[in-house]
Amino acid sequence: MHIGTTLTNYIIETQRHIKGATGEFTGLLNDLAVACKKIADLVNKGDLVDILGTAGSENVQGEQQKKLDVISNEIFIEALAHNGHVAALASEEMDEVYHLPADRPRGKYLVLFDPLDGSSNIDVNVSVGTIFSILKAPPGVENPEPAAFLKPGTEQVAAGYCIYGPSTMMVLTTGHGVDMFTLDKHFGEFLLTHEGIQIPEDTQEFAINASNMRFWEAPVKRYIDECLAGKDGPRGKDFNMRWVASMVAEVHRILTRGGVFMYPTDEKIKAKGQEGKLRLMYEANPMGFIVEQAGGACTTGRERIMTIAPRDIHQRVPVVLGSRNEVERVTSYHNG
Ligand code: AHM
Ligand code: MG
Repeated sequence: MHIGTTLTNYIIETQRHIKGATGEFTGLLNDLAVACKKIADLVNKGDLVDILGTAGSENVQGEQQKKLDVISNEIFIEALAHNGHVAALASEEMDEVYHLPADRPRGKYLVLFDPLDGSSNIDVNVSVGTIFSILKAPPGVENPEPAAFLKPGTEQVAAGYCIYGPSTMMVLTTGHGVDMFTLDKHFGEFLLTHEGIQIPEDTQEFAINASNMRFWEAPVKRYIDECLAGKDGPRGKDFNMRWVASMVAEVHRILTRGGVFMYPTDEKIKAKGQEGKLRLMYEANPMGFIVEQAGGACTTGRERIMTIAPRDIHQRVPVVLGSRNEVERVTSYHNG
């Protein structure tokens, strides 16, 4: 497809190649684009409208919700629940699965989303994003139960994110590579700007929250120690480090120039009875799908994220993703 194609045309064209496609998927991606454009507009207005700061509530994971977390979640429901493209929704910001109002038509997809990832960055005007994952809904079920969402990442029909940075970009995979669209604000459309993204296999850049170093497991400590030893260490080359604390921004950087991102498990996380910090269904699976489609890899440090059989919609997992050779190295240190 040519650079500059609108997201709408791209989706229609993509759907033409799917046997039995009815237009519902096109409709769904359009709904998602509308939601992201609305959130982009609010993020951009910032302090000009009353959207910054905390909402005074907690989500199911016991985290303080920001006003914009709550607003973005509502925008998603508003955009997705009424057009007959989805059967139910699940969000990082909602305790339970969202069932559509009784009078709304049911569609054949389930959407899982993190409406505003990296929201600790909103108040300091640093990039945040929206992540979404699309699954097939069980046919003929009026109100799908949480179990309907508990599919491994390999069953995703599509996944994507929207990054609200200096420019707003939508990154999308339907299982045939990864393409990027940039929002032309005046035109009001996402336009195709990069096709067939490929993550370089090797990298000299890692991203990890090093303030957790004393809690890390030995394989993570070993990997980072070797990176930090640079030219004089076993790797024989210097490494650069980045940490935005916004997974969308980290993945976007890795898709653009390579790198490895890690949010491993550690003693602090385990002491809370959790397996990781990031959510399997709203963060790890969709990002894993995108990264693998761009030639990279995504594991927990021990196993491939995309083949995990989920137990809970809010399940958390350790995440190591990015340039294939580095992810494989970290994984071999764990399994070695
Ligand atoms: P959120 O979904 O509540 O925003 O949390 C997820 C974010 C990721 O985007 C980011 O990688 C990580 O949390 C940052 O964590 P930390 O603040 O521990 O560095
Ligand atoms: Mg998140």
